[in-house]
Amino acid sequence: MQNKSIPLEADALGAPYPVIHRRLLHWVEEVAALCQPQQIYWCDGSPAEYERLMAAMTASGAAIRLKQKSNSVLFRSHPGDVARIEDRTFISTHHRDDAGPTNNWIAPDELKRTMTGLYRGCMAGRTLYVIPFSMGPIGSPLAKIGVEITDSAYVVCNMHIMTRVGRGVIEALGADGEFVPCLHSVGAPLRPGAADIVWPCAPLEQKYISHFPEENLIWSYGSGYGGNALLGKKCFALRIASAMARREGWLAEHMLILRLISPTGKHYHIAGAFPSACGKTNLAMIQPTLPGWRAECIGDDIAWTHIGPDGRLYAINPEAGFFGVAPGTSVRSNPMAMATLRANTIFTNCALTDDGDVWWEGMSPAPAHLIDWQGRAWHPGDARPAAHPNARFTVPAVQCPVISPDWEKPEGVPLDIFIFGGRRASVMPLVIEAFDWDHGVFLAATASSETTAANVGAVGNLRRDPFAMRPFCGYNMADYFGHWLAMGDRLGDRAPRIFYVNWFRKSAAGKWLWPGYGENSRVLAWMCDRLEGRVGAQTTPIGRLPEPTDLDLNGLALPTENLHELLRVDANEWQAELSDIERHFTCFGARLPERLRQQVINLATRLNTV
Ligand code: GTP
Ligand code: SPV
Ligand code: MN
Repeated sequence: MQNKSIPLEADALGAPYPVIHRRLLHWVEEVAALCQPQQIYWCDGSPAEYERLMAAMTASGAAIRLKQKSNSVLFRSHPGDVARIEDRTFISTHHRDDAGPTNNWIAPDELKRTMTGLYRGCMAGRTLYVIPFSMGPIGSPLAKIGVEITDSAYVVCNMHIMTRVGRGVIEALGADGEFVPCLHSVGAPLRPGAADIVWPCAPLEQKYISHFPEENLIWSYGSGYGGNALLGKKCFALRIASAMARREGWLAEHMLILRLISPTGKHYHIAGAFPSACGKTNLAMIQPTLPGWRAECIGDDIAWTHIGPDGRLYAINPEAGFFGVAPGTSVRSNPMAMATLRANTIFTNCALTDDGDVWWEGMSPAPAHLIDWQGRAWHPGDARPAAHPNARFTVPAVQCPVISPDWEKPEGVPLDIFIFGGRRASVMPLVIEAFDWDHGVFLAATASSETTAANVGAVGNLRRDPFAMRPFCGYNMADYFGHWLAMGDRLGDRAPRIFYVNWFRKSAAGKWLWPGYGENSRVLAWMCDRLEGRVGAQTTPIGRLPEPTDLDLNGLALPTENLHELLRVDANEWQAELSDIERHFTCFGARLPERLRQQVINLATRLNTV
């Protein structure tokens, strides 16, 4: 590996390509002076670079090569660094109200002072990597550029897969292009001669995932994991981008994008927002069980959408890979994900089989012996899971057998349908069609879900997760609701139709009522048929639901009582729900748009008239 030792060269700080962007060079120099790395390395995004870094991490014991999967590795994180950490995530704006009640807030001066103290000397003994990356295809009018500085080679390799990295980005930047500076350190300086540990990170109270949306700046410290460290993803493409999108009149959303093709060959583009670990990757790669229907994947986690010249809403996937939940992924539940993972994959916190492959809960019957995600022997029946519940895979999107030929189309795909949803064992029916845009925004703004292992903290607690953006909105959520209402006004009759789904309703005995996965195509087909005016619905106080006979359930052995329960709207339950929605909205105070207040009144009125 070519590296330049500091003191730094005045020109391009050792970059393997010409860098003429003075602001970028200055920033790298400034960060190096603060963090005191042993050396600086500019990433070129090449396969050779990836291989060199992986070889070094394999040699050091940080990565384990998988015998059964070509060019694939397993990492085991520190047991305290396994997921996003919402409690340590901050939106730092000058006025606290601009971050809003759903975000943690520290004033920019104070936060920068604290973090500068942490960053001082934090890269001692380590390499400072400069990663120029593009969110969206390089050159797309909708793409945006970031530069991540990190001291983690794991982050570099993951960024190779999740974004477009390298020289082409520097060329696109030119002398004075816009970029989002993304500073990351694992927060574990190495004393001279000290040996590294396999997953360096800082203690929880020193972890900070900080965003300064008023200056498009990201500072992350102390964690090496996923959304905390791969700063193009949640930090840039959602938190910073959502604030940019509001200023610039577009939307940055926590959404999968898929193309559903009807038996007659008509294309429907669907974008769906579900909270973390609530089914986006699975829906994005759906294999419809309904005869004649097909699907193509465009993205599994993030959508950037703009109003096009024809007045419709167009979506791109700003990412280049999938950072997906491993547990629950199987040939039965998500065969396309399993096929995607055949090679060139980074696995994190999965279990290791004796023959050198990965395993996780829900993949297949458990082998008789495994090494668990913490490197300990594991046997079926052990109390702890073999894979961490938030174990993940990082894999190039192009490897997905059903990736759409149009997934990198620079202008994106025109959206027909928005789906919102969450994970709720009761109350929420299988599907609701919104009466209109405002009602759809209301359904999304009041979305609720049980918490999952994607965040460090309790699992299974019910909370409101508006638009599946509660952890990802870079500004006041009430203003975000207002922005959605304004976008609806601009879109008028070209706006996508809005639906709400819940694949996760359970019986009194705690069993899933709906088979989910590929069978979700039956619900998607109902939505498309609604757009065409081809299928019926019943009007209920909470929205339009299919009559049992409106869903195509041919070939599905769904007990009648399940269907009844999936579509049941209980007046008493919804009175309680209404009270909880009112409580949820109270926290936004006067900033809550009047039109959403009106939606609460409308729901109350409809409930009282049944
Ligand atoms: P993030 O990457 O955290 O944003 O998650 P995601 O929304 O992409 O969730 P993903 O598709 O990875 O699903 C998370 C878990 O939910 C997995 O264990 C899936 O097996 C499970 N799951 C997904 N879809 C369904 C479904 O239709 N029914 C049921 N019962 N489980 C599902
Ligand atoms: C999520 O938590 O919604 C994820 C995983 O997609 S992470 O990148 O860690 O945020
Ligand atoms: Mn996600």
